[in-house]
Amino acid sequence: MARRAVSRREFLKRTALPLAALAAPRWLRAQPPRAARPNILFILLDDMGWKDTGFMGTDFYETPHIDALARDGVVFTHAYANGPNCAPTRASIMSGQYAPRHGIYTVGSSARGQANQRKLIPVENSRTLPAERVTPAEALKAAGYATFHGGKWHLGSGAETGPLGQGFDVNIGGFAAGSPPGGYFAPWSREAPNLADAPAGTHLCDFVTDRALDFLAQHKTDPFFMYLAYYDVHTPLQAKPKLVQKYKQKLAANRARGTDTQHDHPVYAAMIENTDANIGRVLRKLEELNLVDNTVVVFFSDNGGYGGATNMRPLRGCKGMLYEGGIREPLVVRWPGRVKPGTTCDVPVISIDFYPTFLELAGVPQPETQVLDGTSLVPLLTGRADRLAREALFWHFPCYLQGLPGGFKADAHKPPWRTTPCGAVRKGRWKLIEYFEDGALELYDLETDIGEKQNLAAQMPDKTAELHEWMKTWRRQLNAPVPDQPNPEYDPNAKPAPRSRPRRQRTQPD
Ligand SMILES: [Ca+2]
Repeated sequence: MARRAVSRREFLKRTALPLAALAAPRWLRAQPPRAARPNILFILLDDMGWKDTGFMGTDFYETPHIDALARDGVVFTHAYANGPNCAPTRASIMSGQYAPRHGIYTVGSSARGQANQRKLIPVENSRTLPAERVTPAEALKAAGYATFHGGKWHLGSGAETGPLGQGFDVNIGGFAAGSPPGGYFAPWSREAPNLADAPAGTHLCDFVTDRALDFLAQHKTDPFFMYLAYYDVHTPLQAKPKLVQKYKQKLAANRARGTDTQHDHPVYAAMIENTDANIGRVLRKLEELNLVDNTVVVFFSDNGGYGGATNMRPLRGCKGMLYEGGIREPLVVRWPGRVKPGTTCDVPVISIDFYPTFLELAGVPQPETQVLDGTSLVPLLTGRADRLAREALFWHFPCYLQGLPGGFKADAHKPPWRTTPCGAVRKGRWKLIEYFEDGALELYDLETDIGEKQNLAAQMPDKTAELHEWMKTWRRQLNAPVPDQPNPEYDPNAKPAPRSRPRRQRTQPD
């Protein structure tokens, strides 16, 4: 009996979306003829920094295929992730919503670092995107798209909240984990779906790409939505030895010549080259299958680069901070015949914009049961508009993130923390950050000070108050919780604990 009850509940949950879609005639009637609907290939890299590609200006890493994509498309120079680390940005992409609506503010616990150094009790973090959220994959699938998930999901596991429960027909390797399941080389953890048959030593990015190529070959006549969310280039820093050797030699040659480069990490460089090569394989497959003209390709990263391996100079900060280095991303969109090749767009855009963009591309109306906070980028892509009807972008990070080994301490608001609980708003050229522990406000003019070096809050009280008001109004509208409970464990004289932390930090991906 118990078994039957569970099956029925499951059946109802699983059929809820298709039935709802059928019951909403607008949803289906609005589909344009099949040939007009482009395929969507969304390439989401993990922790790829703002300057980690050739087209964004790295002087060490090599990314010829991504650079070619940029030459054939439009580069957004003010593109943002919704969060400064992985899960919140992914939750915002998959819900179309700002973090206060889905409750995924950070990765794992919001109370990171040393308890007696946390002044406040942070807002509790959710780790799973609720099954009821209609994802873009569900919306596109209901409209007849074949859907593929490859790589990192990080928003839940299993039949309801894993990729298969959230609208994907195929899932290669995506579940609750935020790092490659057992490293980049096979064998991988058995918890990770559909990775079991890889020969030992196979690289995860190569394997996911193989499956992506199979999917493309199988669906060349269907409209498809491919979410290619490679685990790369997240930690652990591991790469193919031959490529590592290449970059060690490159570094040595640079040093012998006395050339100092901004980027200089051979293993990380090798990870990037391997990822780029796999992106090249996917793009070549589109050519072979004659799908280039009818496929919109998006290239994006989920947060700032990992400070232990790369840097985003001249941007301030790294992954885990609301300074530009933690949230500003490389973004390319290629859409042959519609997007003018080799162009740039300086309109600020953010990862919640992808969902409405994908729906507009597919001619699918927005779901009536779910608020989408973003704005479709299609008018910018086609040149129908040169701005969006939106005045400000917001971030909310009511959490603590412990410091990183190595650099970036000088960039942080309150070292050794990468960040203490905070929020931010960008309106036009201005950006305001509020730190909740002490109410500190930082105002930056991004047009003249992209590196956020000069806090203008005291000098420009009116502008500061204006942006602060925008931020507070937005928080009220979204019921965004601001931490205000003092932490009883807090000790203002606490010193950083001696070196037992790094080992534990490694087990919690961030
Ligand atoms: Ca990430």
